[in-house]
Amino acid sequence: DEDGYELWLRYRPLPQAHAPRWNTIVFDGAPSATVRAAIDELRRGAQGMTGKDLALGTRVTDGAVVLARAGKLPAGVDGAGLADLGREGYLLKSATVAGKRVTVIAANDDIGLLYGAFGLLRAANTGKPLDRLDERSAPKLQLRVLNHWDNLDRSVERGYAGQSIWNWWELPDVRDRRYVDYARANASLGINGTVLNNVNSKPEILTAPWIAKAAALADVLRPYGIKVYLSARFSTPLELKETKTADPLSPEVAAWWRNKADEIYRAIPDFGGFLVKANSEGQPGPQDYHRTHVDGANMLAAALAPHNGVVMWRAFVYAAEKPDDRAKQAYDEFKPLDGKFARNVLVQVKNGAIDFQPREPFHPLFGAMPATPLMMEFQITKEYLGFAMHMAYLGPLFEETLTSDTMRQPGGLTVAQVLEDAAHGKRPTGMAGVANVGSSRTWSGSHFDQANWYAYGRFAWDPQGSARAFAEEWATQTFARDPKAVQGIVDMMMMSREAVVNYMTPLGLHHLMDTGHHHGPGPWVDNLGRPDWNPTYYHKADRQGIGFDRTARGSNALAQYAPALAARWSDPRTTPPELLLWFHHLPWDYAMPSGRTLWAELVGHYDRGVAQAEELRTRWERMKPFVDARRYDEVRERLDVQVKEAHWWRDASVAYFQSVSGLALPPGARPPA
Ligand code: GCW
Repeated sequence: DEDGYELWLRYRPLPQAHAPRWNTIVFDGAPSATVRAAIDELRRGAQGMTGKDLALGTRVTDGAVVLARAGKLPAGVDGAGLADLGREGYLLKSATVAGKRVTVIAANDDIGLLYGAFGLLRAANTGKPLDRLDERSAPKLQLRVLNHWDNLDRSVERGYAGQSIWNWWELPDVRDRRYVDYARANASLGINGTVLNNVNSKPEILTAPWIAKAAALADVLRPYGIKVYLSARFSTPLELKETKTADPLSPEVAAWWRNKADEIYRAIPDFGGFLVKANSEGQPGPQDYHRTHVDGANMLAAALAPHNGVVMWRAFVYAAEKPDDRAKQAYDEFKPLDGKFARNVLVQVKNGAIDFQPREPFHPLFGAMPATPLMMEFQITKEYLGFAMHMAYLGPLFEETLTSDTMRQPGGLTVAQVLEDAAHGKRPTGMAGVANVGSSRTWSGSHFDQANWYAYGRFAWDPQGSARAFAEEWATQTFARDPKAVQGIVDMMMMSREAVVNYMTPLGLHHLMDTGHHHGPGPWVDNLGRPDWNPTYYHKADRQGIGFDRTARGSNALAQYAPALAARWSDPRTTPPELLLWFHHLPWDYAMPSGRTLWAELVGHYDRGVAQAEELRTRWERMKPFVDARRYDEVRERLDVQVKEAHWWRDASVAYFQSVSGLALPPGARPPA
């Protein structure tokens, strides 16, 4: 059990002073499968943390944990505010009922009770005072979804954690117990949806045998409040030779999708809906028929609407035919469509306008489509941040995007608020995370990558949450409760992403990874078929300078941001240094606020990145007394790789830029290894 399989649900023994004094679980009525899951989890947690086996009863005793739906709260328990918490929210309360000290988990629905049970276990596991509980929690977004990029042959696009956990071959008859553990982990965070297959989809997924497999998974996940969704390939009916076209305005095509939706809902009555990647990186879409994203999305939405399903239509589009600036294309295509999508369509937008880079400014569509529900798409799997080899806690990346001020409203409008605000217009809200889960024993390919799944789920529940707080929760539950250990591990996590930015793409540089696989440096690559796949397209380094000019003198991508923000970022002096070369092409001797030249500063960042990677390893060595031997070694092994690859990134990048600029290493720079 030191192999990481238990994730953050380890429930290790608590010291006597902090141990919960629970002794029974009380539930009045016949428990549903969801309530049974809550009871099982409470028993598992109590067994682990206190060694006690909690009996299930109906009479309130001292030390009872009472699961109660609204209307069935024990007399004397104040359920004020419960009504505002929706289906999924919950209250945790210490209370005295008929003279007995009890802990109450109250909710409007069974799924709220399950979330409350996980909330209570988290409180116990992280040392919250359990005799004074008064917590209320409800998700701020409705759809909190994982996107699996899992193929039907069990390979995973951008997956670094082994094969897909979906054993398609054995499904639907064989249901791996691991699916239940997957459901528990997700439910513990409030994740309530999962898209089973890759957005680069295949027609087969929508045929009867595959619908049956998806239905089997839906049955396993349902008690945990998790709905199943599928990625739909736009040309499916045509490719299956069941229609003569895939034109969304053809009645034959619309009828095919309606029948298909009806067929899916017969097998999966609570099916979530479709995720669609259309007219993007070679995927088919409505534009193949000179139709718009709206035509395509609304046709599918009409098929799903009678069943309350949704369409999550991705805005990740860019075309080689418009090569001036890839960063502008999603906004150019989607902004004019604001307000035209059907009510059950969400437009799913990546956090930044290029592609899941170590750092990007927030996507300009956030705040620019007030009449359309925008769903955030983060990438949990680390395609551009060293795969599952480098330690890079993504909490700060998520937080940085969510707290960014779009300046679209006087007084400010953060990206998190944009996501939440659609609810006011009674439109769906949501967040998607490209999953980093596979069949590896650690689930995520490394111990620390589990934290990215964790933080994603917590941010989906509360986009205004804190990366550090989530890291503390995770580290306490996963590794050790000793405050020194928690502090040490959290500090490592909090510095790790910036380390990666520094040794890969500092000062706003982006997309310099070697091509195709995206691991390791490749700033020199300049020979690909499409200009916008070449790293040289993004850094534009030459003898004179470096950076992508996105001001009015260049691509003018800046004009896609709110005027006040565009004005601020159009001047290099008022552009935050971490975004400098994203927006500006500057001479190598440009004077930075530090007084150093741009060149010296750039090399300084690469050097700092290497030093930070080394620092991570040193800090981990100090954690040795707190961590079991196996996990200690497994993390240590990866940190060695990270240090080696940080040097590789630094040496290769600096040498390449020198070859372009002809400049010598600035004084004080680290000599190459
Ligand atoms: O990040 C890029 C990846 C592709 C991916 C694509 C997308 C699923 O390199 O592998 O395809 O984006 O998000 O659609």
